[in-house]
Amino acid sequence: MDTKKLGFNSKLIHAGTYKDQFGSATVPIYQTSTFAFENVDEGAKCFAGDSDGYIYTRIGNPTINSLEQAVAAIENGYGGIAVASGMAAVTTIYMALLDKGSHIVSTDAVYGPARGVMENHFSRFGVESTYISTTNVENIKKAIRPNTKMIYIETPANPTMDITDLKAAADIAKKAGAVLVVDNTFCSPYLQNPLDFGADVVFHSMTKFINGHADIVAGMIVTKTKEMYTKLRTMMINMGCNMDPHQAYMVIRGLKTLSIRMEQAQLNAILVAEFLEKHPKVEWVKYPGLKSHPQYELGIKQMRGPGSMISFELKGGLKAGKILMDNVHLALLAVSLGGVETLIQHPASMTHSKMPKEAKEKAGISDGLVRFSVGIEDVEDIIEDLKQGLDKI
Ligand code: LCS
Repeated sequence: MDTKKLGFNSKLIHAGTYKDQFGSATVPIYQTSTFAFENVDEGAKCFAGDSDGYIYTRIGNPTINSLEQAVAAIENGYGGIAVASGMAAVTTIYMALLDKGSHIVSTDAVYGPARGVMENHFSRFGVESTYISTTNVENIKKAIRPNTKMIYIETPANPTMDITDLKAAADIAKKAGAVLVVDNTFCSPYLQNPLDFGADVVFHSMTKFINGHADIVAGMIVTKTKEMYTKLRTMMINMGCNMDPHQAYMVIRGLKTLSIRMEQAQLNAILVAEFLEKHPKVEWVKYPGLKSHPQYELGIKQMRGPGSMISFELKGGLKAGKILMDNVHLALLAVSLGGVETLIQHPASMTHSKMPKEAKEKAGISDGLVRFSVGIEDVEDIIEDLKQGLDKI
């Protein structure tokens, strides 16, 4: 079946499906490290790229390949490269596309370690970086240098929920001769397709919405062109940060329900955000579905929905936030996001704790910021849980 013409939900179920001789309804787990060749000539053909036969699981595997095809299909890309984690996607992209002496311009409020590995480690190999608020695209233009090779955007950003104009960023990248890389983790392909706005590479921590069940760590890179795909795939193979077949099977299982999970979480999040915004103990709420979000209109333009991530600060700052986080019962006090269960966490001391204080302040990651990942429980229970936690303050 040609799955290219199918709708988004049908692609989730059918794109990349592997057909075996038994007619298995699900993709089998090819739990093997290596694949036997028919003969020496056949093996040589596989190595020369003249046959699509499998060689070795670090290079490729049918279960992993099925997932790669499915995610590439819903991101409207040329091909997918599955990796061990979201951070493996980040480092593979940096390694493949940046050289000694090259420069990257990036959103300041990205996932902490994506910035940390650049500033602390890639800098050791002579890569220069500038972290700015990319919500104002003029900042991106101003940060471009002759050696800028990459613009790296996270939108909405973790944890500030700031939104960056993807089309404008793509135009700037094109003019500068740089590649545009977008971390689409917070939206998943259900809500946003950065390649359609001109990005060259999109990637996901599939640990989050795509898998959705808080039981796997995984990553995926999707490219617009074959040339970029080959570059990144070669780097993934050489770095050895491939996915495992069992991990791929779990993500394939989670992927099938991406739309219905996200839709329910989003419906809940809209109500939770409205509840928080009206609550007298809440100082501010940042959620793309609220008119008070500074880039509300831009969100409508490039996202198909506001998603289920909310950031907020209480009137008593960190002290009040701590009381809330220590007193919720349904929401788990845990990092990560995008699963079926509601999570609450404190970015300044958790996910973004390694960022220098000044950089945190500049990026809008205040000490009092609380991040909330809304799950698919009954929304009344989520709100009741918050209500009783807020009552303790
Ligand atoms: N990109 C974003 C936007 C993320 O939120 C994360 C992880 C990553 C990349 C890295 O993915 P991983 O290697 O963990 O699969 N974000 C986390 C967070 O906010 N809490 O815990 C992990």
